[in-house]
Amino acid sequence: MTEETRIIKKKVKKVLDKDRYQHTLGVAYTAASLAMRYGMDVDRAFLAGILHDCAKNIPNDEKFALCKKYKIKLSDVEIAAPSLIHSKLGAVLGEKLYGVKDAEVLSAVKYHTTGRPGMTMLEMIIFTADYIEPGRNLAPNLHEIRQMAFIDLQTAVTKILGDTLDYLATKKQPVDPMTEKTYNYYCSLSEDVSSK
Ligand code: DGI
Ligand code: FE
Ligand code: FE
Repeated sequence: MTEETRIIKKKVKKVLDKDRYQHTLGVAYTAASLAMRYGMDVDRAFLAGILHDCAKNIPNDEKFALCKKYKIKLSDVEIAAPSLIHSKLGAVLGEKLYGVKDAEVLSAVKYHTTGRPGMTMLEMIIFTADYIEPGRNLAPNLHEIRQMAFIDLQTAVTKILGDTLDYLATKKQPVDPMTEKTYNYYCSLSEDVSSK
């Protein structure tokens, strides 16, 4: 781990509750493992994992104030479901508060909740690590998705998005258009592969 990452890890520990910090470490180590599997930079994956939920424990009213301060535009869905805001806000804090300059690391933080069509390898690694880290135990198909993540990351991403949309439907939660777009994009990619 670089000195920069070590310092950021200490700072993030201070702004998260115990359980969230444990989850954060789980994501960082899982992301590092996935980076090893796919030949990506292990430290950047670890750093993105450490940062991904850095805005998670900020109270909603403060989240809204910070979005105003940093001119972060919020959609209707984000206003209706403010827990969605922590990813966008986390990316901005990553830059402004933690001094991270690596645009790809910041982008992996920004899209870790909804994903986005055409994610980079690092973005897919964080998106997936967030879902499969060892501390998670409630999602269906976890055993299968955990294995799949180390076999074919794109297939794992597609499954996670499908299961997330099913979960949101049963909980009657508003769906962020980006989650929907991302799911459709990855489904169409897997159709391309299977029709070959
Ligand atoms: O922050 P974490 O809990 O570690 O994980 P996360 O950032 O992926 O957030 C997980 C929650 O976000 C999970 O309960 C599903 C929810 N989520 C993902 N996409 C959407 C969404 N919630 C809403 N309302 N709409 C979405 O499109
Ligand atoms: Fe999150
Ligand atoms: Fe998370």
